Amino acid sequence: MSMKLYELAGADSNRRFSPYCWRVKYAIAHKGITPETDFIRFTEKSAIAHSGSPTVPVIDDGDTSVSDSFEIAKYLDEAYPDAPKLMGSDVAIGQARLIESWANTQIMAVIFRMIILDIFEGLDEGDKEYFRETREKRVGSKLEEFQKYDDEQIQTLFNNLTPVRMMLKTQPFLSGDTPGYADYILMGCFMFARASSTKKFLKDDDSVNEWYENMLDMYDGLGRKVKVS
Ligand SMILES: N[C@@H](CCC(=O)N[C@@H](CS)C(=O)NCC(=O)O)C(=O)O
Repeated sequence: MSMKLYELAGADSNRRFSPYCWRVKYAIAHKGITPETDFIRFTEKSAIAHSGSPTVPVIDDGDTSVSDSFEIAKYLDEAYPDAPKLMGSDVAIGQARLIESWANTQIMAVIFRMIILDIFEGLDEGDKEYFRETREKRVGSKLEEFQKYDDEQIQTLFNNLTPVRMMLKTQPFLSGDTPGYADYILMGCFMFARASSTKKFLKDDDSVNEWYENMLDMYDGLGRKVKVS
């Protein structure tokens, strides 16, 4: 039976910008699976009601529904043990949890501030009020005041990526010689930016940018195909 992935979409239903969904898209591709995809909007979630989850990603795999990006990654390793491992051991799961919390707080949060208005502008009209209300409450200011895209913010992102830059001196991927779920966690943050905005967020001569460019090409250019005009 085929696998179905539910994602978040903007006004253009091809604008799939959720960082958590991108983590899962890469994780599913890693397993050699091409899922069917469907989308929800923030204010229209009937397609995922069966899962009991208020958020995407959600996958349906036969009769099994799984929600939450990290849970989905664990499920994929359990359900597809013969395909390449995303994490592969309890130790790797524990370490990927650290990468997840680092990426969410030090990378995704910085990128979010750079692109919050681009996200807003790309939303379906029916979602804009919900997004403004929930996100302004979360960040404690107007979206317009919160947005920060300048040299200082780009430098903050650069600084926060220092551990990855140091690691790239000794291995090509966060997971070692080949990419794994830790790489997809970080890539999800970058795809969040790419799918929402035309803004540049990495410096050309940064080794992290080289890693990003390599990741864009993987799985027949899964990431590279995404372009915001
Ligand atoms: N911890 C969850 C977070 C998922 C999440 O927050 N998804 C967002 C899209 S990026 C969502 O569905 N939000 C729905 C809402 O805000 O109503 C995961 O890793 O999957």
